[in-house]
Amino acid sequence: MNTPVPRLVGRFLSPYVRRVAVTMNIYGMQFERLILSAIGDEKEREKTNPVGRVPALILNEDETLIDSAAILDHLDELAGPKSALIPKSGPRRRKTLYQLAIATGAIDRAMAANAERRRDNVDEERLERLLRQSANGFAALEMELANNDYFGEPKPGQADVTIVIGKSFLEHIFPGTLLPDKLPNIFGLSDRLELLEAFSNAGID
Ligand SMILES: N[C@@H](CCC(=O)N[C@@H](CS)C(=O)NCC(=O)O)C(=O)O
Repeated sequence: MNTPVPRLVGRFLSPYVRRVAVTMNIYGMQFERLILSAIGDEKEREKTNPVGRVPALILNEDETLIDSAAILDHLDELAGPKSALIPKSGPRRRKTLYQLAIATGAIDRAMAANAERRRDNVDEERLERLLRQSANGFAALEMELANNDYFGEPKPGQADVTIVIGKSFLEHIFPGTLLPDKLPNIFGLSDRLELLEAFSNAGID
């Protein structure tokens, strides 16, 4: 019996959906898409994830994975320890998880800021704080890259994928918040990685 091609739910505007897509591209894994918006399409999203968030990865009619970290964990297992973008154990794994926590934290702050600015009575102080904390996250990551070409040295790993996607997302929704002269290493990394097919075939949509 043929194994069905997994279906990735969500738009690539979502950095969480996009990091799953880029990771599958890097691993050479096929997927189909079910393009649902994270803003409209609520009822449709709830069919694959009871709390209505994307991404979801529909593996077959019996199994659907939700939350990008859980999906990546499955993909890493399929890819095997030699190819996996997150080290299997030890200090390098802890370091990667630390960098990913900052990156996803910075993305979540930007998303909360985006929701705040859509409210009728915008709390300007909260909006400013959320954007500052998001930018702080990228500033901290910039220092981590001071002596290396990649976070996953010697080659790009999941921290590189998520940080570059997070940076592109923030530039897309809050242009001018991150500045190349403040984050030269991250902008340089982004310029290099966004050119790769794995990224450009899953561009923000
Ligand atoms: N921790 C989750 C976060 C997912 C998430 O925040 N998804 C957003 C889009 S980027 C979403 O579905 N938002 C719609 C909503 O919250 O109603 C993951 O890594 O998958």
